[in-house]
Amino acid sequence: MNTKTIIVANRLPIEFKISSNTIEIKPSVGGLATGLNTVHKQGKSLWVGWSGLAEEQLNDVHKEKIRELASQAKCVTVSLKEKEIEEFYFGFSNKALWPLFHYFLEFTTYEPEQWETYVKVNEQYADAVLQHAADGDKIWIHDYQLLLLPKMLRDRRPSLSIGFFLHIPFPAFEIFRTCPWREELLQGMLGADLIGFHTYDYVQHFLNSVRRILGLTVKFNEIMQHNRTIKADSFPMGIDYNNFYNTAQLHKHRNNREVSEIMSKLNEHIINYPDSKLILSIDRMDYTKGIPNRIRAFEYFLEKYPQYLGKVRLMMLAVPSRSNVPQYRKLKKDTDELVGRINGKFATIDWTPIWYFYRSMPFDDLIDLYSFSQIALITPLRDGMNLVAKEFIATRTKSDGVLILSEMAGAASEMHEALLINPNNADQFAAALHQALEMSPEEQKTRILALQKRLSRYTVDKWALDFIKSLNETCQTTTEHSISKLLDKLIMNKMLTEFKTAKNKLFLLDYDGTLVNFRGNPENASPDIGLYDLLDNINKNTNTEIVIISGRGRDSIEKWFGHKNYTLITDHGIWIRRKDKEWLQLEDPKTEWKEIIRPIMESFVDRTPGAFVEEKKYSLAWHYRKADPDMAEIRMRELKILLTGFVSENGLSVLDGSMVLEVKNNIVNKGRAVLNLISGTQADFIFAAGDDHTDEFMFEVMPNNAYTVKIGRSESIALYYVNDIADIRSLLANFELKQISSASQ
Ligand code: GDG
Repeated sequence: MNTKTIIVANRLPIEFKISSNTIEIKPSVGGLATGLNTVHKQGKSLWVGWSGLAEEQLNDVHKEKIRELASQAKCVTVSLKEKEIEEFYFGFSNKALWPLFHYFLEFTTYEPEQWETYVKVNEQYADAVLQHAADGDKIWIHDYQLLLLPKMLRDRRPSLSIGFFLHIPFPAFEIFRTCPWREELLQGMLGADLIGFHTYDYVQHFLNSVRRILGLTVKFNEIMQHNRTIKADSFPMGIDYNNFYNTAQLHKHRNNREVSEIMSKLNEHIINYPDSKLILSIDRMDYTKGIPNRIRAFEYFLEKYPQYLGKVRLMMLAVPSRSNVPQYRKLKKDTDELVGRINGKFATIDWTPIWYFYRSMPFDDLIDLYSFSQIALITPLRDGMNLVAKEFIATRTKSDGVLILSEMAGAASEMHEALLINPNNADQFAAALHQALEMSPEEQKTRILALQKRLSRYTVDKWALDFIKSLNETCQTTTEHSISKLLDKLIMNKMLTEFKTAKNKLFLLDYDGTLVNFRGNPENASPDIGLYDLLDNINKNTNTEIVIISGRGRDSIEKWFGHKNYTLITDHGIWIRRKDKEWLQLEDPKTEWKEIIRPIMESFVDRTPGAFVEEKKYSLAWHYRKADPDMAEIRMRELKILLTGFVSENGLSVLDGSMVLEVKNNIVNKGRAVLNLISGTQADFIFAAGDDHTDEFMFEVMPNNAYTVKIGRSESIALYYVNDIADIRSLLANFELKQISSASQ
């Protein structure tokens, strides 16, 4: 199949500039654009993102030109108005999400209006993607500005393969839970098939939030949502290693004429101070990067080790960033003052401790800065990955130099040979600088070579290809396991036609997880008015029988549906009450075993706050939906092992349901009950829907012409699936008498 990959990011890999009333274009700098180049350039691909210019700035000629240039670069632009840029980008993205995800709660502000614009702009991205996406296309979404996009796409086009990658940290649950829109953000991300992070820790934080906030089941790194499986994994982003290494090599052999301005300055420095060492730091001017901390720690170092006065220089490049956001403006002011104060404090006639540049530089100058410095001081307070650390290592063509790296950068989890420090510990900071300055060339070489070996292997190309490969595998596994097909419009129409001509119609509907959502306490999952209306309206069709078939005990089903003219099957198939008839017991399983199992389950309740035992007439269920997910997981495993030994010898089985372990008699299942029912009816239209493995018994015994529907996309023998409860309900609405009659008019 000729499918394509659509990359979606806030920005495009090209930058547009209005210049003398025409539009100019240049490639964007930065890791993401380079990193995705391989995916974007090879094969069929499209990149969707904002042009970088506000709609108000553009006239029709500009717009047309942008469209044309973008299309030549295989890009599609999302157009944003000034207000949207302010509220979506500078607002919710950078005043709420950015500080929250980097643990800067004190900078996090939540404005409902900004949130609304964030939702709206994500919708605009969804519109742009869907205009160009065909069935089977792969969509790769990037970063915190687009957290809601995966779900928006999934809802509107379920067949897409969707990958999402977060470039910043995912914070610990205790931090993330403070966000007023935490559920929406998680649900948004879960629209993807594969969710990637830089490190294993971020994956764990994310999974933890998913379990605790959404109450979903997580098995290893897979999340079960309405039986859809979503995978979360770590993909540490690399760099274009050869580009950095080779350019650094080339610069070594340049003659003087080609030497850049910065390099001439650096050359002067080495002539004037042959023994002094350059310490480099490069970051965007961002409070997460720990710039003031670094300057203060450098001051502390100079005080503690005065022998280095005049012998070292901190060369600090801070690239302007988000200067519309107040904290960034304050940071710039604080940094200027700090640099001024420290330079004033230590400077001599011919030496200043800090060279400070507040601007961005061309790539070639960057390479000179990297290769000319002996030490890189990369000490963010929090950083998703940090590519600068990797780029510094790649330019060490002479295998010398030392990297001092903050433990709080994602890169630290794979760059063990760097000197890792806690950026808040000034003593450790100073000691590491001292160690770096005194490190023998042999030790430098050993460390650099080990780091280079890893970086040259896991490059940014490899990262991108690995992610895409994993996305393909994730989607393939889901498709292979789930034989079910999405129940689309075509099948819906076919079903309706058959329904209209059928003489006897039967609807077999599971209750929890199919018609209503799970609740913490099963008693609270009573039917809503909308559900009653829906079922009643279907039931009004002639010769139509509605069967509620549930694992629940007879009491609750009778309480909720006893007054309705439906057939009820309860306790996994022990009891049946046909339409207009009395309750009839289909099976009479033994229950003495409950006296043994109950105390075991109760002892596990005592040790697991939030868990409880549900006593059903013929089964016992240990629920743990409300318990702490980590603890519940451990206890559930222990309990399952204990129960398994007992049940196999006693004709019982343990059902591992959605946040519940249920022990019941082996001979009882929905399949037997349904078989009993359909053998006595002449139904020529059968529709059966269910969400978990207890419903598989029902699907198993269905005749070939029945429509079997699974809620959620996961392994099942049902012929079709729908995504969730909302979908099955709107599908069932097509069978309401009023719909049927109006359609036939
Ligand atoms: C986010 C996450 C994560 C910097 N100054 C100049 C310049 N750069 C280039 C560097 C590097 C990139 O920009 C900066 O990347 P970082 O990773 O250090 O930081 P963020 O911009 O905060 O990026 C981060 C990253 O996403 C990728 O997932 O690592 O944690 O925060 O490539 O070389 N390039 C040029 N001139 C400059 O002045 N040409």
